[in-house]
Amino acid sequence: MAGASWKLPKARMVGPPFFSRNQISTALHQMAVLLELSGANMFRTRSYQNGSRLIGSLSQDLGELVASGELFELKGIGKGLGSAISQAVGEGKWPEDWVDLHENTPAGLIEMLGIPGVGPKKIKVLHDELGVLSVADLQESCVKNEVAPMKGFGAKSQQRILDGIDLLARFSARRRLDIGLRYGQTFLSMIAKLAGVERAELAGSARRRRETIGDLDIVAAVQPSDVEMVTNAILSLNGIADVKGAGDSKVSVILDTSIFEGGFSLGHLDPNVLDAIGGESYEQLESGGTIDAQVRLVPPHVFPFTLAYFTGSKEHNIRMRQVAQDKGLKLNEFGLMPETELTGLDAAATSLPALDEAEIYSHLGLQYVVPELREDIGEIEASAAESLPELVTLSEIKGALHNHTTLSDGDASLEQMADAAQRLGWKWLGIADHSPTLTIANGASADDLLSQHATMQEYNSQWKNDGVDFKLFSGVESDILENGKLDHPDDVLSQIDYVVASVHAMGRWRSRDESQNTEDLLKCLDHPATTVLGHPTGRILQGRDGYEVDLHTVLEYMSEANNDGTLKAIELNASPYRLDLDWRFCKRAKELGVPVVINPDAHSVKGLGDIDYGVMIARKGWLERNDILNTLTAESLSGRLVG
Ligand code: DGT
Ligand code: CA
Ligand code: CA
Ligand code: ZN
Repeated sequence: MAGASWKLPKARMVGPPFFSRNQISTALHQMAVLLELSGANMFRTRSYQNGSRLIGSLSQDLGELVASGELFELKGIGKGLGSAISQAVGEGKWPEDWVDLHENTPAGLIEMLGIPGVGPKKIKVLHDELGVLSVADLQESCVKNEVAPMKGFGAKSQQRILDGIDLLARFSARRRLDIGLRYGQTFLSMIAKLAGVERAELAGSARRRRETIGDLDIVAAVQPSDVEMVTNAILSLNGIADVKGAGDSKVSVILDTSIFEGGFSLGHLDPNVLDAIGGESYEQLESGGTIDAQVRLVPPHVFPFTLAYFTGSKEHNIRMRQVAQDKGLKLNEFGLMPETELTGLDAAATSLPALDEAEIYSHLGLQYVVPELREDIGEIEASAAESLPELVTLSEIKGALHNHTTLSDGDASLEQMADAAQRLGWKWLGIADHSPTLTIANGASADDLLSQHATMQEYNSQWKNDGVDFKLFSGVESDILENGKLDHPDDVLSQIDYVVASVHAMGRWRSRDESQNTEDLLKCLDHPATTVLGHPTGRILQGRDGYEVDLHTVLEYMSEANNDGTLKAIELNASPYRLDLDWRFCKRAKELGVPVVINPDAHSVKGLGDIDYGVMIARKGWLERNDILNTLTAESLSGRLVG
């Protein structure tokens, strides 16, 4: 995570150049920060900072600039910095004083840099005056109210530091799926393009589409004679903040946001979500974030086995090994072979052949299991019985019901949202803006809601006349109030197409117990206008836990209503910050016959694209086309929404 990689980058094995532009820029930036921490004078600090920026944005080749001596002619590179950079790039050696400064700075001070809003200047003061040497020390000082009285801090600043420490702790272990995939797919495509790499795939939890990712795992097929070349090429890629290890079959690195050529930003967020996840500090934390990645290099004939092994899950692998054992075979990352004395790649020479993962499953008498399902929650049994689900695909999605416009807190108009949905190839779009109680999200009045409904009807007749196969559905995202009540009078609700009922008063709901919350949800579901239960637990991944609720009971209750012919659907909120309904409950909803609707909860045109994450999680939750409302035609959906 932020601040994890504060060693000086390791030199390439061959050179010059021994360091890339990116590595030199990073090292200069680190020096600037360490100098500031040590109390060096401002001019010295600034020259390193400027040098970092300058080298980072060079258009010329740094190796050539060093070789020709032209480096010294660059404005802003003085004699001292110029010699230091030349020595590093030309000889692979960092200047001694750089190494000393890195070694002599207490690790705890660097760890503190990861706290949003806390920079080197503040850390130096805290260290000098309070003797603070680690994040834990700082937290203790704040709790004891020692920080607030200090000059330049104050009570607000002390609280911000405490919040920042909390945020740092939450982000230090895992990253959300969207962030993990962004790093993973970028790094994978760089590796796949390298000479000597015959195939490469993302493995691990990212390939299985878990909602959060610990580290990235990549498997690459490389001929043994090319391994050294490929290893060196990987280590020279942009975006590597540090190398943890590089052996003859595995490269472990730490990636940072410099891997993203177009820079790193988060886009327009639902203000509720942003608030729960740390506000402005959050973007700063993600931008300064890192993720670990391990790349395994294996001979091409071994690739499918290694890919399957490192895709996991561990639980799925264990079951697979048992199936193999029952057939007198041994399954591992190198192959599927008869029991043998040999180990590792030597044993692999006796393996049954497999060109892809499907052949491994087939050798074991199993139907191919897609990565999303490999969690040992019934997929092995279903595979053996050839009854695996035919999972929904993105191309089957025809629309979604929960989206916002400028009528409440979205940043696109109704027209822009409809246009964007058509460009996605959708056949219909549901708009459900916030209801009046949610003032922070600019909840719309009944009059405004009904007038937007009328506008949608006009568009619908126009499209019908013009033969355009597209329809708008008008809903509302109604807050669930005291006793499960909805936020508009019945005569208003009965005029629109549907209601997405969701909880937003998180403080109140989180302070109550499970039975109270569950009871209120059931009451709300009793209302004839309630069609969809929105983000059913209110969790924000890495932001806050949801309120306590017995989802089994809720789903069973919804199941009864559906059996009686009343449509009560549960939302799978597709925002990568939510992914709520959890995939583990998707499978339960399916078993109970409760329809799921995947909703991007889009607050912008771009937000509609979050449907991708929703489909990933729906697949992970075993859902098929018929389990999901999004795959209905506009006509069938109209039929389901009536009555
Ligand atoms: P993560 O990184 O925590 O999000 O989760 P994974 O699933 O990516 O786990 P990771 O990175 O520790 O290992 C990648 C895969 O390698 C894992 O899903 C299954 C396989 N694997 C790792 N260690 C073991 C093990 O001890 N036994 C078995 N059977 N498989 C393992
Ligand atoms: Ca992993
Ligand atoms: Ca791993
Ligand atoms: Zn909502």
